[in-house]
Amino acid sequence: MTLKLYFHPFSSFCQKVLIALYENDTPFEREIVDLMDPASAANFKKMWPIGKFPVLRDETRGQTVPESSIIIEYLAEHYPGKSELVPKDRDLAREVRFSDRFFDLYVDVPMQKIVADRFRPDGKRDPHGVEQAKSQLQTALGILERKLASKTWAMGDRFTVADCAAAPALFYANLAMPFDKEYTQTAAYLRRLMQRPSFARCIEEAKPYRHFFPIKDADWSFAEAVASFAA
Ligand SMILES: N[C@@H](CCC(=O)N[C@@H](CS)C(=O)NCC(=O)O)C(=O)O
Repeated sequence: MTLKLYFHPFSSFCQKVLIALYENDTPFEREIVDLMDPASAANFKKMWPIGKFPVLRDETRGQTVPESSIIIEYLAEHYPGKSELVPKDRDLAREVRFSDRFFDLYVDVPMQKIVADRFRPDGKRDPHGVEQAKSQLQTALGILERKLASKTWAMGDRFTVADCAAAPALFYANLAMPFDKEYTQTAAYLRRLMQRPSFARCIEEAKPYRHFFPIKDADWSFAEAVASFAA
């Protein structure tokens, strides 16, 4: 098989790419990277020394492609499918890319800061950084709440790379800093994302790894309620 994805099923940025692959039924091989395992991590870093996943390897074209948004752009260009996740129209594509950046930088990154702080040992935590991340997430949710009021997907009627970015970022954000009661439009959007077969599959595949989530008192009821509705 030509495409191999180096990833972990529980990772938000990896799920973003999995959604894109599932949307288009793109065939690919899976290589789960366990960054906790020194051998697996060292092997992965030989390919991409930055050490962050996902990374896509395309043997046919001799390309190694890191970065979730760039992987989805690459797939759209070289392995297009029924779902055009990056529009051809340049102005529309720029708006879609902006929305993708928004979910990555202002939802996913602060969510990860909140979650990752729980992995730190006592005395090494960063409460100020976590407060800043929560405040940034709150601001982002306020913007989304207004923007999503009249939309099915991030860009309107069509499902794009922005929704691939939004789905796991909002899913984990609602566990790290529950917002579904206060930001009801955004919660409704997250519900629609969770019912989309591509993301519902990611949620299912990530289930066996939930014990990795370091916020042990996280409330999974929203995730469970939607999952049972979707089933
Ligand atoms: N900008 C990157 C971010 C990737 C990223 O942060 N991946 C996380 C998992 S969700 C990771 O590899 N974390 C491991 C680490 O930082 O050591 C992308 O869009 O792919």
